[in-house]
Amino acid sequence: MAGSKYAYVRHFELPDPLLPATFIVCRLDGHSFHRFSDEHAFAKPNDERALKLMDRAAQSLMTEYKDIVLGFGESDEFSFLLRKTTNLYNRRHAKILTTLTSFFTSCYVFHWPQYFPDTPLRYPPSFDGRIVLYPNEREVRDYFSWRQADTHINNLYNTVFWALVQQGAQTTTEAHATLRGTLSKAKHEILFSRFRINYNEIFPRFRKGSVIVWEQIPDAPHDIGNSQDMVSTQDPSGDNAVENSEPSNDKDATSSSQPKQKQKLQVKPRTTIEIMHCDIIGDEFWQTRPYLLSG
Ligand code: DGT
Ligand code: MG
Ligand code: MG
Ligand code: MG
Ligand code: MG
Repeated sequence: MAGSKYAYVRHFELPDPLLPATFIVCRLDGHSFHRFSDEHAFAKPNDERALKLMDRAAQSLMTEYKDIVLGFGESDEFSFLLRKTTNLYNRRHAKILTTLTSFFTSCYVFHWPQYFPDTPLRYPPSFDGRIVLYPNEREVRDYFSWRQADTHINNLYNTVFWALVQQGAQTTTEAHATLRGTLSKAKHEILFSRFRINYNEIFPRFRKGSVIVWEQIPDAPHDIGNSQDMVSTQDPSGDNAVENSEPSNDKDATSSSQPKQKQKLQVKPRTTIEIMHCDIIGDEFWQTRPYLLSG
């Protein structure tokens, strides 16, 4: 097929494949959310509405892209793990990064009114994104441990800081000074002795961040009764019921023009998306879900 005489410029478009057989981690982060959270009067230190909206956008993304096996969110960021052998968009770096970032962002905006019914968006929020490749399970686990440890460190600091300001009548400068150089134990102590706040009783969502996984539903009736931190969520589009357990690993440019095959009913084990606020640093989370790292 001969193109126009201009078509040679296509050759300047270089391939950007991601290394095969490596874990793809994509982290999205709100752009200038310091300003965005101020302008939209987010509660300090944690705005539950804002965090739930992030979870909602992540859930929509993982429903659309089933090769994302794990999401972890805190503050204005979300990290997503794709299964090791994914062939999503033929592993093209820019294609994956831009479509995931764009889809997440539009979900954030799309669902905004549901979580902030009385706060119209004052301007369009945006997210930046990066992809990091990890060769081994160890690094993937350490990556997610790093993010959850970060959640804890930031949340402990912010919780004490805003208690000093909001309940202790300190200025922000004074609160910073009070906390300078304090270890974790001292922060717990300030919280409890001065404000009667037991840090460990604060919402798990704030302390642990949000963990989103596709869980296999066992044949037996699904039982979520013995896990306090676990919230079963329904896909409001109803797509889960028909599309589950069907990996969408060939969403490349050529397939986008094909009609979507949503009608095929599956009799295989069903999966459901779960949002939890649990520990992911220890072994238990991973040992009970070997499929997350199995490829
Ligand atoms: P960036 O990411 O370099 O474009 O800049 P920022 O401003 O987004 O900085 P980042 O991502 O390091 O920090 C997240 C900001 O978002 C931080 O200033 C606090 C704000 N933020 C996130 N979640 C909440 C929340 O629940 N409540 C409030 N008040 N602020 C939040
Ligand atoms: Mg950023
Ligand atoms: Mg940010
Ligand atoms: Mg951030
Ligand atoms: Mg196109």
